[in-house]
Amino acid sequence: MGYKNPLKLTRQSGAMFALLTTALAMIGTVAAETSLLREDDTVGASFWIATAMMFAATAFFIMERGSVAPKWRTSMTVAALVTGVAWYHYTYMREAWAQTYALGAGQSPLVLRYVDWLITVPLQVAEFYLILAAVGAATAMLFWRLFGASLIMLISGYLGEAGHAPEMPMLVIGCIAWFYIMYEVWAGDAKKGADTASEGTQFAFRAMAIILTVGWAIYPIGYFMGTGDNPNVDFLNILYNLADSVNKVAFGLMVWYAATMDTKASASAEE
Ligand SMILES: *C/C=C(C)/C=C/C=C(C)/C=C/C1=C(C)CCCC1(C)C
Repeated sequence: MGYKNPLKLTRQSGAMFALLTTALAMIGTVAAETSLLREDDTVGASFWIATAMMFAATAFFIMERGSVAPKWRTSMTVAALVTGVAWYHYTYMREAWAQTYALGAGQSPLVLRYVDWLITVPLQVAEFYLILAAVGAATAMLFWRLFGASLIMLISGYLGEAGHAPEMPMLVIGCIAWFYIMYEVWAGDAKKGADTASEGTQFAFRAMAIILTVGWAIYPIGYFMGTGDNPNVDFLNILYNLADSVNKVAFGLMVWYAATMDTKASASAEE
């Protein structure tokens, strides 16, 4: 009986959450003071939706962190960092879009986008590494190989989109790096440990493999639509915004779900 804490906030995560939301709200107000979303701006709406999703996901992962088994907490922290960093950049990206839209034509927030990816993709690789470590398949070398491949993928994408290098060859190089990452997860050492791991870990591993294959595939499609002779800037940005939401928010939710599964299983095993 007595007081029930509905969100199961520990004192520590409660304080962290209060601190973070205050900081985020301050940054958000600064970033949001200039342009407004116009009624006919569909792409702009997708920027706003992605921003809100990143914010809500960050708050959720921080609050839930204290309710999962200790071995999953670092994964929850990394999931919150991924959406938190993205939230920060989205407040600026939606501004950049809305301002150029108000001047006549929305422009891709290219540099902001790639700065965000340059931080969040390695963070996700770290998240993958944690899952691989849980299935007993992680070595430091594997982490550096995945990290290196993700950098090649992003740098070639940036050079192509920014016009510093030919678009199609850069797309091809980026895709080769991405295929390599998929190979490691589907066919490399990573797969071996997965069958003997706990149910939650197996779920997280499958979710990761699907995110890397299906979720990440949205990006090269967006790149392809947004470059070439008839670039479609609207489509590129809608696809990138959708992809970010799936790969950052949905993936974090799957990690949370896996963590919850394991936490319940170990709680009932103890009874
Ligand atoms: C949170 C942000 C994420 C998960 C961003 C992922 C970005 C990619 C998977 C980008 C992939 C690309 C290629 C596979 C080819 C070259 C063009 C890119 C950079 C769009």
